[in-house]
Amino acid sequence: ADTDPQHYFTALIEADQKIEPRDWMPDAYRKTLIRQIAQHAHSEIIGMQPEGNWISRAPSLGRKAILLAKVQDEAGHGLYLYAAAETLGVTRDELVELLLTGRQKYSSIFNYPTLGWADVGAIGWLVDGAAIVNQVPLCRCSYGPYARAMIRVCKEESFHQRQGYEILHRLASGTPAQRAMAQDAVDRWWYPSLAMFGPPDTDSTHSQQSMAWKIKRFSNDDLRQRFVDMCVQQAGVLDLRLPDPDLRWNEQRQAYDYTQPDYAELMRVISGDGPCNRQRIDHRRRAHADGSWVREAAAAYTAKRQREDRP
Ligand code: FAQ
Repeated sequence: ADTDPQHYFTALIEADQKIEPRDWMPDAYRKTLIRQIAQHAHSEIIGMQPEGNWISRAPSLGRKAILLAKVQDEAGHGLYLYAAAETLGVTRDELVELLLTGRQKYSSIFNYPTLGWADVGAIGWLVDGAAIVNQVPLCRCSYGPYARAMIRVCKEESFHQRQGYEILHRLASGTPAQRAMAQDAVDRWWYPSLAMFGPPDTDSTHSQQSMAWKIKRFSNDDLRQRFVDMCVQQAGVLDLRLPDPDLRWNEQRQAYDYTQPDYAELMRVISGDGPCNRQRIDHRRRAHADGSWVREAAAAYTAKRQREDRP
């Protein structure tokens, strides 16, 4: 029998089977997964900040409870994803350190400010909407722990997306001032949401290899197109305008033509020079330092249980 691990790995990928933590895998596959899953985990955790900003100012107790639950869900997604990354042989401490020292990225989208309540609606509709389009295919990712984590995450993201859509729907059918607020939020979040899908295919360094490994199932541009087509319909129902004068149906392509986001801006934001990069990382560093007593207490408790030989 063929016992070459590389052959076995390739055969599993070709047969659409899952790679599991104990399976042999090429170093580059492991590295790519750690990079993507860690970046994804960091995004969930940093992504709590823009909406967390509105928990204390939500317009009613009901809205506050919903938003609180939503932001807590994001923390849960982050923890799931760190756990998935740990199956690849890195520790959570190492990953947190890489984030706090700027050596690992998080999504560009969370470097934009939330200026009003309607932004919470726009984030739910557009940012969680984009996350779903990107993550549903990741449920079929070749790496088992990541694929399985994505199933639950996507279910929760669907609730988040509806939650945001409902906020915008209420505002859009409210007073002229509320409508204007909703439109302003959509105007500001549209292009940053399109940029979440990453650079265009021609500039995407990892896509080809990640698609061959079946980590990614579709290219950045394919997913971006899918997102645009979905949003046009939904904006119609909201009776809000997407801020793109060149958005129109292309009969031949059976898809909408649209204006690309400013990729130079995406690169600036990714490299640390977006509107809120400093604030986001400073806040995370502070929160991490403030939480050190909890980690120390948990470690001391575990050590004590072990000394007493209890589970
Ligand atoms: N931001 O070669 P590619 C959420 C980097 S959703 C920052 O195309 P790849 C839910 C990329 O890392 C957001 N960096 O890369 C939520 C690479 O740099 P590197 C998180 C970006 O990996 C909602 C370089 O550019 N979702 O959190 C971005 O094949 C509300 C070249 O790019 C995920 O992370 C960007 N937008 O494709 C939470 C999904 N785009 O590493 C709270 C999983 C690209 O070589 C509130 N990730 N880069 O230094 C993915 O699907 C992929 O990693 C892509 C990028 C599609 C993001």
